[in-house]
Amino acid sequence: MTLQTLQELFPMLAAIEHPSDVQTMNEKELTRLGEEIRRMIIQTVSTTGGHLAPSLGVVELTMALLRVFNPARDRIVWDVGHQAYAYKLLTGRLERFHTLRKLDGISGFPRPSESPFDHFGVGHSSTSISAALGMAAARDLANQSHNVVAVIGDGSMTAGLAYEGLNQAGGLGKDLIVVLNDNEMSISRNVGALSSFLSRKLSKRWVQRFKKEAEAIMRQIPKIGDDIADYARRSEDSLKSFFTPGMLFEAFRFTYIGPIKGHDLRLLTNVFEQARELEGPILIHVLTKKGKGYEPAETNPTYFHGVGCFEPETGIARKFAACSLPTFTEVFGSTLCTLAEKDERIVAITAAMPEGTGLTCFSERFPDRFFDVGICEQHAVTFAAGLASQGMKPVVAVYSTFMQRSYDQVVHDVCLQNLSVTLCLDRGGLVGEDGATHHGVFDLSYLRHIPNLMIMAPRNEPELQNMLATAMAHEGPVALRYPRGLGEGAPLADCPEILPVGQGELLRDGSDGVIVALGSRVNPALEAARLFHAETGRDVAVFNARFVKPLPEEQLLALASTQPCMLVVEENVLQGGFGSAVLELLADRDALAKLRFKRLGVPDIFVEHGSQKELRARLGLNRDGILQALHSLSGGHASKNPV
Ligand SMILES: Cc1ncc(C[n+]2csc(CCOP(=O)(O)OP(=O)(O)O)c2C)c(N)n1
Repeated sequence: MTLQTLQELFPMLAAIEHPSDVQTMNEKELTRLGEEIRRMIIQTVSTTGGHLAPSLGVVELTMALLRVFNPARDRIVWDVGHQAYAYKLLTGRLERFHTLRKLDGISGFPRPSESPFDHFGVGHSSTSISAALGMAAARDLANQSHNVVAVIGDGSMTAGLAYEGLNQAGGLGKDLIVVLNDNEMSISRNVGALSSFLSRKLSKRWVQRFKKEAEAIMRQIPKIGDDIADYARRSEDSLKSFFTPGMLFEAFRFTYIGPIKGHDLRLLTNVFEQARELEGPILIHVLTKKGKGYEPAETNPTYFHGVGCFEPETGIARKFAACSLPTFTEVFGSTLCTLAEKDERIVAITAAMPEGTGLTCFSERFPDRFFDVGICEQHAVTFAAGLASQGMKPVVAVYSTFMQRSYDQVVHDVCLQNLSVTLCLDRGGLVGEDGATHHGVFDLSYLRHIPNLMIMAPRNEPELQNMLATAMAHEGPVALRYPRGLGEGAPLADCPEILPVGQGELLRDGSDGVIVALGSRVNPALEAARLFHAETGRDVAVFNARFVKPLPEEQLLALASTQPCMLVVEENVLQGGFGSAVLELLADRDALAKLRFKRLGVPDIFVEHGSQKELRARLGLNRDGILQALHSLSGGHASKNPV
């Protein structure tokens, strides 16, 4: 969209040159601005995909923050950051907003490298209070006086990290404002004791009924009962505050303000102005509606939490191609249900992502054996370890990137005790538009060195089924990592098989070299081998490794001794990944002397956002990249730089 069109269609937004411009707008202008922000977010996300409902829910909250705080001076830390689209629009990114989440475009999350108004990089949840407290401590050490504000959702408040931050903040007593954006939703409905506590709205009628009943009980206490009852009758306010969420945060020595209506801009502005003048840690509890202002998102906030392209008029998903293939996630979910029918010990655990990890169907079929623990990946793993210690077969389904949180739990609670916990790492590899905070490219490296852990990666849907069956039959911990997105349409197995542990399979014969590929890179490797044959007449073998641990050692050594060259391909960082494992094996067994060897994988950089296809092409991890590497390796000119 040109600047001129922007000015015509979004005049209020286009007129903003600096975030503080909202401070001089009158109420009418602000109402129009809010409408334009919502319209712009809906229009853009309908074509780029993204986190629609969370961002629509905080339009007034964002405007109020910018009316009271100046991000050129004050620090605003968004938790997760998926709700910061309005903030992006008001802090200088209007003209680039159409590039949201696209290759070389602006990120879907706050990024300090993108804007001086983004004060902290985010994507994983529940970091805002800790980061904001660090900023407040740095401010005080530097004798500065700016405000620091953290904005955290009720879903993100389920993580222990948030309480670690609250605890220290209350102890230090520093000036810090935490805005709790309570929409009663995580991605799905929020879970746990805290969420029901927060959402306990005390109506006047409830308070009166409670008082009546309590009074009757008190009056029955001999001698002092009447006095206590009279006192309690006079203190409706203290009764109310005693039973509101304030008591929780006040226990952390926060001054609690709320709950307040989160779509009332004037009220929000007043409250923020007052809070700015108070000392010590303050928590402002704001009630918002997820998806506010867009009916389809208000009705179905879970679907519109993070959504693909859709028709803005109706909210109906845009279909690009008639595609009925299941995703890896769906195959995982349905296969787990099949296996759980036969084995009552199987239980499933998600950390606030039943839909994203494909466990909705399991939760409906086996409600007693399904646990949503909230955004608590660390707890999920230790909870699973406890279950496994009592003979259950827990399956923890978590995105690869979020399992990073649970490294110590995997080492100390699961693997050290050799417990039969299966970690199902969805979104292993490049995830696409969510970008650097979400790519699952470190898992093989952070898991491979842990004793007792078996690690597998399927190349297609039936192999995922077989690997899940293999994991369920295995005694000991297992990690199974599979990619985001569709499989290849390979027919599903009615009855998944148990695979021989530590064995790969030769998919294509050849004597001019071998590609050793893992998981999602096996099929592009096969295509590259075919094309290589068509171009050169030479035949390279393709070996599907299946296991990262235990490695198919004997098969790899046999290939190394018979082939002139070996190309290892994975969608993990090169450092410490699958290719490193193969290289270590060959070096340790003296099998490298005559072998030309090269690895393809993710280089030592944080990969940005873009579609999976674009990113794979850019990193040389698609068919053409593998083909090119094959040419250079088989010609004997392997470049030093693997990518
Ligand atoms: C450590 C971690 N686990 C899981 C996620 C995936 N995730 C993104 S947003 C979200 C829900 C956040 O809920 P809330 O904080 O209430 O924000 P809302 O979307 O409701 O505004 C989840 C589970 C994440 N970003 N980080």
